[in-house]
Amino acid sequence: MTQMTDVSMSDEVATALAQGRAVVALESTIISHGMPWPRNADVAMQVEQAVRDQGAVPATIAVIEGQLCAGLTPDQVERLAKDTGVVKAASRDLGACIVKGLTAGTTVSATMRIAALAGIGVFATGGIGGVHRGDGMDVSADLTELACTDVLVVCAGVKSILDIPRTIEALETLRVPVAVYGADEFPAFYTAQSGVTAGERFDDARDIAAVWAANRAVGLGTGMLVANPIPAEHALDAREIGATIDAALAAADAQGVSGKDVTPFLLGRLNAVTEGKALGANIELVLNNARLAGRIAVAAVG
Ligand code: PSU
Ligand code: MN
Repeated sequence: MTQMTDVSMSDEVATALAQGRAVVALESTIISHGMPWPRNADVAMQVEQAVRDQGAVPATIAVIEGQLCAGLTPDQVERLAKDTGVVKAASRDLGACIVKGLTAGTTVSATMRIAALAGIGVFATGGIGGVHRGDGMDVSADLTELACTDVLVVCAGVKSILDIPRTIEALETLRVPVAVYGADEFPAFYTAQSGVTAGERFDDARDIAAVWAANRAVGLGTGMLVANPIPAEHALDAREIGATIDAALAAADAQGVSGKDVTPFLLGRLNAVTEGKALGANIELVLNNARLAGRIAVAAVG
């Protein structure tokens, strides 16, 4: 038998899990590679508060000097937000991080893996990775992890740095259930509309928790994706952000950016070029996702 690695939990997270209370996992690549210092550290704390406001306990997940962690101290959050030596870890990178004693921000795939090890079932993020535009060969491990790890992930859809229709097709092939909260259309991160419908609409967090339980009861064994559209008052103009994304993609291509650097490069570019407009929307949608994940987590233990 393989020995499963221990996850180092904060007292608060360990106690909440032991008592069967609602816990929401939060990722940390968004801190280390998704948003600029010092806003990233601030946002990490606000997102934790948004989870608490719903009556759930936040568990920010990362790798600290080779140790898988769920529930970070403010110092650990600051280190992820500020230090230059922090790597980006997908689930396949976790073994190497452990052996090398690395400190890493965990992507959606790695955060799901660690959440599952810790016994945390609900997870909030901004946007998941997916199928990149182009020849379709760059596919995020987030999709692969969703196919095999039973964690419910709340996101604001996927931004159009990706190929949204192909990402949705991939989720279907991988048999990952998709629920859209309060809308018919699958959201596109900065905007509520993507022009693509996918999954089932639900208007109540309790129904989403019930579907998740039903998926388990049929032995599906996958994760579940909940797409939560950005509130209208925070959404960006679709044409404007579309043009910005096209320019960022062209820049990535011209500079030969590849592999795990692609997504952080594009995010950094969008934040810089829009002078904080993209960042502001990103922050609002993450908070919105944390609130919904908190409500689902509370419904799931109720
Ligand atoms: N998309 C965003 N913001 C993010 C990410 C994706 O809009 O911060 C991060 C998440 O951590 C996600 C990861 O899991 O990027 C996907 O990276 P890749 O495309 O290299 O799989
Ligand atoms: Mn990739």
